[in-house]
Amino acid sequence: MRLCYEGLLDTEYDMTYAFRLNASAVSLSLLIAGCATPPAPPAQVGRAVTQEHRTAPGALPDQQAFQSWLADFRAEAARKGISEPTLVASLDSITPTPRVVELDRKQPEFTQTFWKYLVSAVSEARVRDGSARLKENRDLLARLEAKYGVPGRVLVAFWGLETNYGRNIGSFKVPTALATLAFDGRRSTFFRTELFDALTIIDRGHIAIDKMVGSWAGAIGQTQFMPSTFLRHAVDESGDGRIDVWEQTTDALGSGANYLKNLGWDSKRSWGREVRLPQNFDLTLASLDSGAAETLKPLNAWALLGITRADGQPLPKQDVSAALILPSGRNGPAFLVYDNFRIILKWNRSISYALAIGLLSDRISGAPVLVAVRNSDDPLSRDQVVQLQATLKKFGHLKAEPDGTLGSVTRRALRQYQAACKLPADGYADQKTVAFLAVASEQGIPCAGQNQGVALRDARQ
Ligand SMILES: [Ca+2]
Repeated sequence: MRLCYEGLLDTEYDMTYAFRLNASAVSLSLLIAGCATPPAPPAQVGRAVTQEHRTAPGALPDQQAFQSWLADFRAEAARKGISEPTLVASLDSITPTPRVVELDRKQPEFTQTFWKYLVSAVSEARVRDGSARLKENRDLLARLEAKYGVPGRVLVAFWGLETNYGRNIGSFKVPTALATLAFDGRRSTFFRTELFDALTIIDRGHIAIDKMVGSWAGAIGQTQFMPSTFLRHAVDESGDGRIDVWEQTTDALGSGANYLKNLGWDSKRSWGREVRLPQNFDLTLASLDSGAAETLKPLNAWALLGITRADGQPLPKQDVSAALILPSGRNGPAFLVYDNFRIILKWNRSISYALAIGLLSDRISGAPVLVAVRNSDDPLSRDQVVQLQATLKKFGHLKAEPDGTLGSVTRRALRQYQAACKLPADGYADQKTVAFLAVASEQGIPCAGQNQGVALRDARQ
């Protein structure tokens, strides 16, 4: 499973990070798992001493170096107060897991488009299941909403996307997976800290060592918290003295609610809504960054610009600040998103994920499907993205080196290019965009595609 949110994350690095962490072992091919706490960017991690441990592609990790690394880690863990029984049970006789390294290194061959992601993430089966879970857990969810201010439908949506309602909590042994990643060197500091935190969770008696399982990246329980998130935000909602987010749904949902409350969830608002744009709308007003906050405006200001609800009815008259996002470009659905949308992004920094949470929470509580009709969204290959980036760089719109990853930096460069060529400037890259830029690159003339791409331009307006 590889996720590439085409043009939906903040920086090029965020995208890579989201791929890797999200490429965990949950069974649904496009389901996200385990992003409750983003790892630090690479610049902050990977001590020089660990770099030499990096395993060559296809090779098995160096066992001798690993055991030496482990001895060092174990001594530090003991100094930090982790008990001997926990150290013995968690670390003695473990070996690095090649599969974890493989999943961490995997590069997506194609970008993942919003529609494809959405069809899988908010499938009819998941909507049906979610509605049933909402009913089954009505009393618990009402209690959690009263206590934490987070609606049950939102908690159930996170539960559904993270682990398919607790079905796919992952089967990797968490200490082993985290030790493998900490040793491997790419994000050593981050995973080393997570490993200490995982051992602390075991040491505190929340979970038996043989049940400390999770995603390949160490995300745990029914809401896939990283161990550090668990230690800061998980709660013993069931009141039995243990925080068991693996088997106690009450603890898992209570912990999710507490985390969202701590992140700043606004109990009085929803996440946002699908909207309709008027003809000839100024597309540069749509946000391209992963915080979806570049062009915040009050709802009534958006209404004055001609935006309506998706069914054409006027927007509600509320004093809410909203940003506009077009996850599939100008031919796809449009959304106005509120502050709670940015709270979802703190859980997982993918706009596709955040929209899926919002839409799933709506659907399971009876809302209809999107009004927008799925547009053509053939995914781009990494090679196509590299070519597109190289052309944008050639014409001075992009400074960074092409890396095959579509992030907000590339989208802003593309928007600048589109504006310069008098094309609709939505910053969205699709197959037609690639074709347009290929003509420009071939001829060495930035907007040469206009001569050969009249149909393209017409089709896009
Ligand atoms: Ca409990």
